[in-house]
Amino acid sequence: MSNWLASLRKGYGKKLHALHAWNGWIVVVLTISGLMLFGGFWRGILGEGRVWLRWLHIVVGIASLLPVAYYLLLAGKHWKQLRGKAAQRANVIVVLALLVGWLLSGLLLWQFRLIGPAWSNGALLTHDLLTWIGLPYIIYHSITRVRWLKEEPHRRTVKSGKPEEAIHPAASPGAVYSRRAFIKTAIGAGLAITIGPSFLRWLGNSIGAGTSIEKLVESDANKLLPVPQPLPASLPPTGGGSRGSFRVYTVTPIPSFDNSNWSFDLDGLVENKMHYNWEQFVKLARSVQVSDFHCVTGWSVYSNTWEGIPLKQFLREAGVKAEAKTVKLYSGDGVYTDSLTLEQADMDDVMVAVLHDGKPIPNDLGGPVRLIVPKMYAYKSVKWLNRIELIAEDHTGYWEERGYSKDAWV
Ligand SMILES: Nc1nc2c(c(=O)[nH]1)N[C@H]1C(S)=C(S)[C@@H](COP(=O)(O)O)O[C@H]1N2
Ligand SMILES: [Mo]
Repeated sequence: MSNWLASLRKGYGKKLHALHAWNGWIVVVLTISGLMLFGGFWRGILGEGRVWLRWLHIVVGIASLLPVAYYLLLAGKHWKQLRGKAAQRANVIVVLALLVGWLLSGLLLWQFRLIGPAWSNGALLTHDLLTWIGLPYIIYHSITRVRWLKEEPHRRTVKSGKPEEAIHPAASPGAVYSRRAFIKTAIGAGLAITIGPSFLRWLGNSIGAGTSIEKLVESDANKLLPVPQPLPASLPPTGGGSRGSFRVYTVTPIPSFDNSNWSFDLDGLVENKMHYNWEQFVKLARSVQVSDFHCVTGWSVYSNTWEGIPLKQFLREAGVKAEAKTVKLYSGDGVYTDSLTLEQADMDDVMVAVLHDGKPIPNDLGGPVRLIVPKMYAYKSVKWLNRIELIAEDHTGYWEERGYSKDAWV
């Protein structure tokens, strides 16, 4: 054994203790920041803070490599010490596997631009799955390890150090559950009840077995009439039906619309300003395209069949003035905006979409009308789109103001 390793192992017990504590705090910080990043609820509240929180999560996540590496140096001795303690050995392996799995999938997610959507999808799935399994495990582990649960009350008075059984040979004979086992079971059941349903929902959606898009369509709170009738290319969907599921993202409460509060404007530096109500809007000629949808946070939905009005067509009809440089996009939520350069807006597949897989886009997913920019990350795909303005200057959109790149190419 080299000298430095020997010196490293000096005061081993204390070091192991400190390591466990450090690791615990790192997990707490990563859990809280991770859950806040995951939860749709926090998106609106955090705003710009989300970019900072994401950085904190990444930096602390990478820092978690330190206690893991340090532990591995001490692991040999610890392992011997745990001889005959199968449960504790298993615990060490589970926790190490969790930490390494989170770290690796997290690194991939951090570098999502390098690895492309397919890999980052897998990484996100792994990261989330580890969280669904690992977090309840760690919570259970920490609760059941606190001292008052580890020791039966009468045992605390025993000073001899002899095993409990030797002193209280008849301690609760015949009792199937000791108090401790009962509390542990209760904690386990409590966790299963609180976390189980959301886990199953997530699992269903991730595997694609869930009918989540259909459910969203069913619970659509928009009430716009007449209902747009799909083109033959849209129903049945040319793309064969989308694969994957959308995570409902919003920075505001989710709005809903009816004929009285919905309208669509095309204005700014154009020859013919346009104002449509819903009855007029559904009469516009639409076309159909099949494309993939990628969010920068790592998830994608493949082979979406979108039906709508190509942005190009709108701009041609409105007549863009020579001074115009930027297409500014407004959401009916009153907060979210983004923009495209005229050149980007001229791409054939940029669409003001009205139907997804032959059905009206539900309000959760940005309906009745949302933008689709297949070649760019989905933060360009403004939900509840209700105004397009041509402007002479630049515009920095909602997420771009908060650190996202203006260059959103997939
Ligand atoms: N109005 C509005 N549009 C938005 C967003 C938003 O928060 N508000 N989020 C964007 C982001 S980051 C993504 S990934 C997609 C998500 O679309 P979905 O909620 O339909 O899955 O919408 C984009 N358009
Ligand atoms: Mo996104």
